[in-house]
Amino acid sequence: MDDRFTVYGSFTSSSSYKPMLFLALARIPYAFKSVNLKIGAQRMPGYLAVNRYGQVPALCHRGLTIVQSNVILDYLARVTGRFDGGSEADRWQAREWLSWEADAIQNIARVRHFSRFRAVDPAIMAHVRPLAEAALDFMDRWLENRAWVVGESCTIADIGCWGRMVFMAEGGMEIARWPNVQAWSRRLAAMPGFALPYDLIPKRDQEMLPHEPTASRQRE
Ligand SMILES: N[C@@H](CCC(=O)N[C@@H](CS)C(=O)NCC(=O)O)C(=O)O
Repeated sequence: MDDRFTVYGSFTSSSSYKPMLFLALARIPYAFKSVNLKIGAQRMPGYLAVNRYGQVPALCHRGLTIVQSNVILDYLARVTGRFDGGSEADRWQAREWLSWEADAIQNIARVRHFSRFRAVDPAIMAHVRPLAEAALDFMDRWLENRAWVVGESCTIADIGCWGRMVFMAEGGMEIARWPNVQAWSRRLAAMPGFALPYDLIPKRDQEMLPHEPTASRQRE
């Protein structure tokens, strides 16, 4: 049984960033396998055998393959005991936020995707952008008097929400417009092991060690 974590992910992927940020903050070494979305590697049989949905990320550990970034965060929190929430109530609330994240913050990823990778009819953007901004407005209000999304310390709720919204500027949403979100992002960035996606996610397979700079830290 392989006790080492393996993460399948992609350089530009916020979904991949989420478990990778968890592992970076937890200072856990793992193997990274690059799935090149540009050439459609996510839809090739070899990778579909790992993730039937044809998406990154995927996590392999102890003979299990876990997919869907928020389920991966849940799994990582359970097996490592890190970022899981300090009480039963916090643990459930963290997972509640991850579910909301998949509904609401996903719109931020969509705006970024349509801005950067795939032009869409302006009517689609006109529908999605207000939903993305509403998610940020909601988080900004929630974080007004809180350091962390749930409880008194960083949990998978913070990692999951931040990890999906991290590319918001690429969708034309400047974080300074949401000052409480910005202050929270700075608290995350101050944590040991923190790195932004383009500094964290390699473009090729790599053994990931705590503190080790990746070989491919240039922006595309
Ligand atoms: N709900 C999934 C979404 C994963 C997802 O959208 N991954 C994107 C990259 S961020 C992907 O693999 N896109 C390639 C494709 O769909 O063909 C999760 O949270 O893991």
